[in-house]
Amino acid sequence: MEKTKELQKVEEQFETFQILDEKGKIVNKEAMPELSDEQLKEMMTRMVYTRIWDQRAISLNRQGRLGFYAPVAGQEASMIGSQFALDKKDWILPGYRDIPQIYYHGLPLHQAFLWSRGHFQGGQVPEGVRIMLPQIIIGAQITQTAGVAMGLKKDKEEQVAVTYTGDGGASQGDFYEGMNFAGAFNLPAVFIVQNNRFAISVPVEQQSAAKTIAQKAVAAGIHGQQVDGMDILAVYAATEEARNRGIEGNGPTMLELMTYRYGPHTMAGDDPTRYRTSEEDDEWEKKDPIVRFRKFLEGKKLWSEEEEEKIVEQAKEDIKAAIKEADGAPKQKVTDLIDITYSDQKPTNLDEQREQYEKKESK
Ligand SMILES: Cc1ncc(C[n+]2csc(CCOP(=O)(O)OP(=O)(O)O)c2C)c(N)n1
Ligand SMILES: [Mg+2]
Repeated sequence: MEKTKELQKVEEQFETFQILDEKGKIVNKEAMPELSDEQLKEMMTRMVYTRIWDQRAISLNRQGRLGFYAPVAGQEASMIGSQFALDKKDWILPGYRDIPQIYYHGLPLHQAFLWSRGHFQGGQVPEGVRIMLPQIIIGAQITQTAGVAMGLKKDKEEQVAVTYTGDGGASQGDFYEGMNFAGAFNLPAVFIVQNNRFAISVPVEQQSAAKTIAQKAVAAGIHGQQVDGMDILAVYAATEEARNRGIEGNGPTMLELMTYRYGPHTMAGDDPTRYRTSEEDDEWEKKDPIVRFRKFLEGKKLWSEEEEEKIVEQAKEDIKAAIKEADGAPKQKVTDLIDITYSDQKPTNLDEQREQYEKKESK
């Protein structure tokens, strides 16, 4: 498609924001966020932990011990770096892949596993933990985020509502509606798009004629930025800035984080070799978020192999304990589902049906 000069001018403005390059070198010193050595190490710890968790979750899924799982390896910098810039009182509205962010926002690990298993206890978010459950309907969380941000503004809370979706989500109608509404009401919302290049098997180029997803913010009249999603420092800095913009009353932001998922779409039978080349996989693995951040930290003498080994061991132990705890949850009953779904006003005949199930379940 031939692009007009006007369109070219818009598209050229959306360059990828980067601080740490693939070799682990700082290439944008002025943009470097203020982070203590401890904070830098904590970010690395969380990325390493998340990768181990991903490997364990994949193998538990293969053993039939975990239900739904959408792999996250490759996307750690996007997930961890953005959540790290938030305050615990900010709201997170995640998609199905965004489990690390809600774990670090306060959802206990065993509950994350129970959610994967479709167990109702996985959905009983502890009081005070400001997350919504992962959204499966692509894009639905975007309009909900505008609503949550409206609530925060009305309550005069100096917090933001942050949502995550994918490139596929950015092709949905809800995406435009949510951003448009948030822009119109100048709401404290941050829309994060993890552009991992595919919506299941559909490449981003086939989803939109727009060169970037970030430029879609222009039509909504809000700030948009494209960020290297494999660079945790850039992701953190961009999210922090977006958060500040929101709480200072300067409106919503949309961030497009350029990333890649190494694994399949979910563990339910997707085969990425049917729609991606190994050359493309290799090219993205060279950008690995953990490798580059490790190099950076080692250069600052903040990281060692022994330290990383300890984190790996700790992650494995925590996961084992969390799975054990999840295994100890009571067997899910139909009566549980009825009880937690309805308070007192039930649809016609449901009391009757409940009684029948109770009899069955007590046998
Ligand atoms: C409204 C809707 N349409 C279709 C689906 C089926 N579906 C599940 S995941 C997915 C792809 C989403 O891709 P993207 O937003 O890029 O997120 P990613 O999985 O890459 O993280 C689709 C089409 C759905 N869940 N909801
Ligand atoms: Mg995608």
